[in-house]
This record gives sequence, C-alpha cells and structure tokens, in this order.
Amino acid sequence: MEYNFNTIEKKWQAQWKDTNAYRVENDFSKPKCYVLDMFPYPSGAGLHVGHPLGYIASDIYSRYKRLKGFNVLHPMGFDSFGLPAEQYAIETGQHPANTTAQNIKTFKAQLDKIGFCYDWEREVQTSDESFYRWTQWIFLQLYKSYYCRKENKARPIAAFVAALEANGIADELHTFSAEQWKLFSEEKQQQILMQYRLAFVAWGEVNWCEALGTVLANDEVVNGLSERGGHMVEKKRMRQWYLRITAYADRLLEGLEKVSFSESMKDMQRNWIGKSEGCELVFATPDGEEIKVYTTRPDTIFGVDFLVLAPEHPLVEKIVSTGEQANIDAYLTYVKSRSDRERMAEVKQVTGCFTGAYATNPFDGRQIPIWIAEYVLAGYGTGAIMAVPCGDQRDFEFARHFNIAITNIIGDAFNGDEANATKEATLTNSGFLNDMRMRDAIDVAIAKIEQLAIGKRKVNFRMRDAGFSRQRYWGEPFPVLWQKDTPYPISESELPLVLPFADTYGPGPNGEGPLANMTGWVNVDGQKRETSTMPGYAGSSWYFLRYMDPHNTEAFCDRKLSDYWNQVDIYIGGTEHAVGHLLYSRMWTKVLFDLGHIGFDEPFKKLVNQGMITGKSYFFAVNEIGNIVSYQKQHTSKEFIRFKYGHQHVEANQKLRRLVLENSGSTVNEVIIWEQDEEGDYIVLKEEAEKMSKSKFNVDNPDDVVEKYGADTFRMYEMFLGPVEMSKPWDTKGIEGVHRFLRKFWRLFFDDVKGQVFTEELPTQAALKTLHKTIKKIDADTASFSYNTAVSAFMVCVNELSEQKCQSVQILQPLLILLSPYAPHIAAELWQLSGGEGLLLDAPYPEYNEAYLAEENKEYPVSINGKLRTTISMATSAVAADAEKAVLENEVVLKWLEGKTPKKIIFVPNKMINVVLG
Ligand code: ANZ
Repeated sequence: MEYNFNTIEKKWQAQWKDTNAYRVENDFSKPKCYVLDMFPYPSGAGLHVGHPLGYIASDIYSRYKRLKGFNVLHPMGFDSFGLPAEQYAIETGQHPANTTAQNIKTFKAQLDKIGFCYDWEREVQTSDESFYRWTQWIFLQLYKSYYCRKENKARPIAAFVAALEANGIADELHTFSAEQWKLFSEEKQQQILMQYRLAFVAWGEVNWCEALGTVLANDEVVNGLSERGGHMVEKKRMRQWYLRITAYADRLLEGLEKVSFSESMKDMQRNWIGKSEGCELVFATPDGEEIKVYTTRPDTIFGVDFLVLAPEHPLVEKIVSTGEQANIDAYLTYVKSRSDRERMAEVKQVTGCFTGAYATNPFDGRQIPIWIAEYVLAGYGTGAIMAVPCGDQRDFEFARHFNIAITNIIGDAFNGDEANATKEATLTNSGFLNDMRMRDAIDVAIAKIEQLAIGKRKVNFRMRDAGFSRQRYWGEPFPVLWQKDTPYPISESELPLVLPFADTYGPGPNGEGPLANMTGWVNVDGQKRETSTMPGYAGSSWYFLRYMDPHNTEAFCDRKLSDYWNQVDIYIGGTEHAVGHLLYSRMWTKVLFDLGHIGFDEPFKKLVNQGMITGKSYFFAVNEIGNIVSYQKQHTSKEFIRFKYGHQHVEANQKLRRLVLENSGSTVNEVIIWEQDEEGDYIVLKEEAEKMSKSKFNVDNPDDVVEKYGADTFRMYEMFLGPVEMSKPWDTKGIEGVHRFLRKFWRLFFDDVKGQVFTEELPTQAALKTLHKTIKKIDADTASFSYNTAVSAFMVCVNELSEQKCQSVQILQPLLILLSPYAPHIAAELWQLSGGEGLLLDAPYPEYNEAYLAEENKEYPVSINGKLRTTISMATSAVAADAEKAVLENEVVLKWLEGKTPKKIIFVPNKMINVVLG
C-alpha cells in the first residue's frame, strides 16, 4: 500500500471538520494554553508560502500542548477593515464587503488545505458588525475615561467631573475653582474634558497623504513616504481623533519587564516611547521674553554658547531684530520646502539663521545669541535648546560652521575637533559645579534651577498621542454625534453604528472621508455624524479577547472567560508590528484592565517573531529612459527593473538568464522574451532575495506545493528550512528530501509490495533506545520552538528504525504521537490503520525512560527460583535498587509472581538477577 497523501489528507480534513475535532470548549477544569497568530489582512493576493511559516509553528505548538493535556485556544480570524480593500473598490467599483468576503473565502480554503487545527466557530472578522460593535463600545469607554495620575490608572470621566465640581483643578493645563467650573458654558466644559479623555479630538498636525487622500499614523510613514504605495506625505492641520497613549508611556515601558519578548523587540518599543529625563529651564531676553529650553544635560549649563529655536517656534517673530528679518524670512521659506525626513536626517549640511536677539544665561549672566535652525524640531521638548558645542556634536558643527566661539567646560576631555558627550568628565569653567563629575552634577544643577524657580525637572517622551481618524470608507464608524463643535457619544444600546452602504468611495469635501458625501446618513436631527472612520489598528487592538467569547451579544467578552483564557501564552507574528499593533494592543489591554473589564494588563505573555521567507526576484537592467539594456550594452546601465514574469519562469529555464528581447528598444511592460542562440541580443538579469509579495512577482502559492507533495510535507519542510525566528529564502530543492522521509516513515508500517509490515512483536532494546532518545529530543525541541532540529531528529529516528528493521507498533505508535503535531494527516491515518486507540489528537504524549538511553547496556539473565525465565536490559551502571525496580516492572516476571511479592531479589552486578519466590 502506497503513501497516497492526496487521499489521506482530504479524508482527514473532512473527518476533522465533520466531527468538529477542533472545537474548543471553555472547560475550566483543564489547564489552558492560548496560542495566537497575528491574524492576517485578507488581501486579494491570497497566501504565499511565506505566510504559513508562523501559522505552522503555532499549529505544531497547539497540537503539542493538546497532547500534553492542555485546553488549547488556537483561533484564526481576519483583520478585514483597511485600505487595500478600499483602494481595490475605487479601482474596480466592487464593494469592499464583497471583495473582502471573497478574499476570506480564498484564505480559508488555502489555510484548510494545510491542515490547521483552528476552531472556525471562534473566527472573528473585524469588519463584521457583531465584532465592530464592540470595537465601538471600547472606543466609547476610552472616550468616557481619563487618566488619573494619582491612582496611576484610567478612571471614568464622571469621577473627574465630580472632582471638578467639588474642588476645581490646578494642574499644568488649568487652574480654576469648583465655582468657576460650574459657571463655564456646556461647550467650554466639554472642551476642558476633551483635554483629559483617553479618546479625544484635537487640532493637530497630521501626516496627510494626498495620493491616498488620508491621514496616516506615524508608523505608517516610512522615511517621509506612505508605507503603502510609497506616496509623499506632508503635514496638515486637521481636527482628528486621538488616543492618549502618552498617558500610558511609563506603564508601557514598565510592562516590558513582565513579558517575554526578544530584547530587540523591547528595544524597538523603548525607542519608540523614547523616555528622556532632564529639565526645563528658562532663558530671558533683555526685552523680557522667556525662552524655555529642554535639556537632558543641565550639568553643561556653563558651556552654553547659543540658543536655538525651532523655525516654527512662536517666539521667532517676536524676537527677531529688524536687521535680520529678511534673512530669517528667507530661511523660513527654505525650511518650509524641507520634509520632516530631510530635516531629521543626520545630514552633513549645517543650516541656520541668526535672529539678531540675545538671551541671558541665568547662571553666569553671559549674553548668548539666539539662532533658529532646522535641526531643532518644533514637536519635541519645548522646541528650543541650549546649545553646548563641546558636549553635543550637532551644536559643535553648528558653532564651527557659523564661527561661534566654543567654551570648554571639560578640560582635556574636549579636543577641539569634535564634541564629547561624556558624563564622566570633571567640570571646569562651571561656577558652582566646578570639580564635579558631570553625572553627579546633573541633579545638583536641577536642584539649583528649581531653587531659583527658573525651571523644573521634566520627563519627556518621544512618543506622541496616536492619531485615530482616517478619512476613508472601509473602517469602523465613530459612534458619536456632533452638536456644532462638540461630539457626544451615542447610547451604547444603539451600537453597532453600522457602516452605511456606499457605491462610490471618492473622498468627501475639505479632506473629509467618503462618508461626508452621504448627507442622508451624516445629518441626524440637526446633529452630524463623524465622517472619519477608525484606523486599521482599532480592531486588532483587542481581537484576541473576542476569540475567548466570540458570540457574546451582551459584552465584548465575559469576565469569567477572560479570567480563564487570560493572557495569550504565545503570540506569533512578524517584527513589523513592533511599534504599531503591539503598543496599541498593550495600551487597550491596560485601559480595559484599569476599568475592571479584564483581569490582566499585558495581553501577550510571550512573543515569537517568525523570520521572513524571502522570494527570489529577478530584475532586468534598464537604461535612463527605462528601456531594457542588452547584454552587450549592459555597462551603460545602472538601474534594474523587476522581471514581471515571476521566478518560476526563470527557474524553469536556465537559459533565461541569457535571454533576448524581441525588440530591445521597447519598455519593460511590452517586452516579449524568448530564447536565442549566443549571437543574440542578450538581456541582463539580476537575482535578489526579497520579501515575498505578489507585486514583486516572486511568490509561491502553498496550494501548488500542497498539491504536489501534500500538506504534511509542506508543513515539515517549512519547519525544516531553519529556526522559526530566522529569515530564510524559499527554496524548493530540499522539499524532496522531506517528502522521502515521510514515505520512508510510511514504509515502516506498509510496504509497497508486501502490504502491512507492522507487527505486534516485542521491540528490541535497540529500537527502544531509538524511540526514547527520540521522545526526549522531540519533546524538548517542540516545547522550545526548535522545529528544524526536531524534523532532523525524526529523520535520524526513521533511518535507525529502518536499519533495525523495526516494525513493532510498540515503537511506531508512540512515534506517531510525536509526529502528529508536525504531520497530522499521515499520523492520523497510520494511527487508525495500526489500530491506535481513540483519537490521536488526544493521545497521551509519550514519556521517555532514561533507562533506555544509558549508553552502555547489559542484558541481564533473570532467573526465577533458579530457572532462567527472561532477560532485562539495564545500564552497566545499574545498582540493586534499579534491578529491583526493573524486575518488578517486567511483564514476564510479573506473570510468574502471580501477584505475590518476591522473598528476595539477588542482584549480581554485570552478571545476573535471581528472583526468589517464597
Ligand atoms: C544641552 C545639551 C548638552 C544637550 C549636551 C545634549 C548634550 P533626548 O535624549 O532625545 O531627549 N533637544 C531638546 N529638544 C530638542 C528639539 N526640539 N530638537 C532637537 N534637539 C532637542 O535629547 C534631549 C537633548 O536634545 C537635549 O539636551 C537638547 O540638547 C536636545 F552635551 O541640551 B541637550
């Protein structure tokens, strides 16, 4: 009987589905394990072989934990709101709901072919009303909460209002009494509350992408271009919704200590949050203007040689002297032409402009010039700095460029050629700080600044509140109604606020989203609906909670269920979500925790980042006008253009590397290629490993691989490619080897010619040793996500058993259990055919016995009352106690004992065992 993977896989997939084998019960009596994949965006391109890498890894882990007796939640769903579906709708006129449903169908069909153990009854789709109803509900909780600094957690805004009514307030934003509060108009009160809500509206500079017609979050902008599509992004002032994630900055940092993420992942989050400790400090001008700077190095206060304001700083127009006005105007025009990206880049070029004004150093009374320069950013700190050329390289280059005299406050530590940012040098020329180590002087300087009341200790974060509006159609509508300039939440009982059906998706007026065009929907009894929708990360910030209780119509998730399933034990996904999704979902979890809706404040206990499977891309050489360059003319070309026929085409034909163009003057898209002899006009192809993507023509479809080799081979091969965390090129060369391994495994049970070969015979010592060695290795490797080494161990095991001609089910069946997480179909089939008991999915995971692993074993003859009855294999190092144990576990001996206890067990090391019955 041959290994017919096609029939076997179809049979088991149908059976698992029909018997609901993967249904997950909320069985509180069992220990739980929650294994989660970052759910996919269902793009029209479908899955390529890179996507399932993480899914296979998590599937193996889930099946393994189930065999180990855990109640495993391993769900799958779809992040189905988002830009691409809408972009596609604009291009083709098809409604995003339809294309999304179609894409999800394709995805599910592809996933099911790989044999994943998802409980599809728990599927979630973020664009489904029954799901986004709760996204809207959580948004309302954010809107109705504020961050209480005293209790260091979110609390209902009603508590804040009560406090205002009782005591008024005095903080850095407002100072008013309870009486004043009560006299404020409703509008004014709402404006004040808006400054504290966790979800709020504000005017702000947003990343406006003209080409996409929408505002983008910071992490959707890469080097000044939109992450999707690579379009120009510029700053625009708009009224937007935001999430006050900055209120959680400290807790997002502290929380990292409690979770198991890779250090590099934690560092990316730490950098994004960008906690900086220092102080604010005021420099006054003779005219009484006060320039507040932010510095992390108040110890360098005596080394300040000039101040620099961001060009956008509001004081610039007030302090600039008449003589410098023209220069300043010219410089401001120049800065406007520069993108943020250009300004922030560490460019060698130094630019700036003197304002003509001076300020006084509060410590030594020196008059120092005030400049403006693009390297000081308006949005960070106070938008003004005190420049210390001997300690800061940018300040140093600026001083040198503009011939500003440099004060040295660190003696020999400053060599005059570059700044030295050390904190260990001893201060000189520094008044009351002289002779102090800089590190120690920081606190002394801050104490003095606070004592003089010219500034105070200050912590800054680079992170900004997260933009939460998109001027797009395909997203969650905001459940609010605007009365003039104040938004009011709609009642929670009215949720979901359903996204109205649209048949055009063009932008609305004044940069508003497409919903603004649907006036019938927007206008409600003199009030207006919000026309932006929520961003892509709204649904994904909490979806992991919904899997726990996906059909609940009373709550986003029953508290009993979230208490049981609790944190995600293992979360698997790519590193690209380091600062977006992971920070937002951590914040939402903290808010829900603070408000008492869930009992944990970090969503993901452990994060595993799967590497990327890269595809091979091929490029044509092209010249300046985009024409393909021939082999002969290749030295004239520097640029390469993507080869649109895909890599299969290239790999299928080695000669393609030296192909010719039909008409080498035509542009790439019109090129038709064919083979030609050596005399032809050859084109140049360049090969590169890149992230797989349909747009790069370098994808392989898992369906094709599954069709050719089967899902079990595909699963094992993806794992065999290398450690899960590592990026690696997709290369089908090795797949045959893995496939041969499975065939060889099959032949331990069934021979192509002889048919059944497995037997009930007792295993040999050698086979037992192979088995137990394998159990030990596979158990440890599977638990630690070391799947590539596990696959090798399986191969070694099958080779050994084949050599030993082992066909004993006592060996083979435990192996099936070990193999089942990796290759579930073949394992299930052989389990059934070899008479395995019950469902393989729930078989008890085998345990290894150290005794079989001992390197040196000896066969001990075992006599009972002087007559040789059997042999027992034991390590040469075995002692009397081991022998006694082995004897009493031996089936033959037990038979002779007939339930009695032996009178004596005589153990002669390295010789024999004699059991004396009474
Ligand atoms: C004086 C000084 C001396 C500084 C020295 C550094 C070294 P982080 O750690 O990123 O918070 N700075 C402050 N606001 C700025 C802005 N809006 N744009 C550009 N630079 C700004 O860095 C804080 C330091 O960056 C501050 O400390 C300030 O320069 C500069 F030897 O002040 B420092």
